[in-house]
Amino acid sequence: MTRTVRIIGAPTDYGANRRGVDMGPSAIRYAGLAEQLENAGVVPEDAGDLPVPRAEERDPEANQPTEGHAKFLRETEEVSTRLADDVADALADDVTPLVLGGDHSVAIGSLVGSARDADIGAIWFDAHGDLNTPTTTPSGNVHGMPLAAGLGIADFGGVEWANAPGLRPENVALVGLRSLDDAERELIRSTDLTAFTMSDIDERGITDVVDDALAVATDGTDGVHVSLDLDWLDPKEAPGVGTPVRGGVSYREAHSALETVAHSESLRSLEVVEVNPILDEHNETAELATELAASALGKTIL
Ligand code: B3U
Ligand code: MN
Ligand code: MN
Repeated sequence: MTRTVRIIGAPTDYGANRRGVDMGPSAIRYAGLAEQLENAGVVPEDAGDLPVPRAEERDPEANQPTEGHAKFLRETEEVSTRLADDVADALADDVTPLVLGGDHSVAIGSLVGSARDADIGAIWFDAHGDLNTPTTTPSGNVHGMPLAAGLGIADFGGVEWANAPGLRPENVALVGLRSLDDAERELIRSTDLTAFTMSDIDERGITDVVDDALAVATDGTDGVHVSLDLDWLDPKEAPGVGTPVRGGVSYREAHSALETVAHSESLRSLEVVEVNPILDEHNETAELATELAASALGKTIL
């Protein structure tokens, strides 16, 4: 049966410290997302963008957790709650949700929605761990916390909206790590999370590593949520991101990884995040996001 993909734009920048990432969904659509998805043999359906009030109209400190610091927490809760409903509705309609960020805080809504009526695994393609909490964060930026939130580790003082009970650490694999804070490293060591660094990819090759990540994420689950932060790629390939880190995966490795995801036929929900058109060169990071989404959804050359 042909897969239908519902595009859900989440134009936030609450979780990042750089303006511009809120224009990500628009840049990704402009880069030809619908056409790329048709080339992948799926039927795209565009649900438009979630309403997201401008950050300038809000006070980032208005609602703080009992302990620690998390900027724009109320706004993040509003967007996450709506996004979780939209993602869950898509899945209930037998449609694959494709969330366009926005900064990576949108992953809270994606994870919660994808895990609402199911046990899910998650693969996190990212230079960063996104495992900070309001008490460990060096920045207060929620885009450094969504995986910890989904796992119920980050306590925002009312975890119901942020915690995805259907997601367990033993079904989570982080791939391509090269920038971790001390507390994140500690957390990875002390839990059942699986983490592959760039060194693992250097040593073993991307397809082997992604095969292992898929084995982790599919073990006893109903499907896999793939979270693709464009800063996973080397900044030479993806310059349009707020927090670039040298030494990321190449263009070929990225495609190969997402093709491996497609072959596994386990993809349940997908998101592409952190595309910042203001920092981009000729929209190439947005184009890359569309191409990689198509690869994850089964695009082949022959
Ligand atoms: N770990 C740092 C930096 C960071 C996380 N995610 C991004 N940057 N994009 C933090 O602020 O939590
Ligand atoms: Mn991230
Ligand atoms: Mn990142």
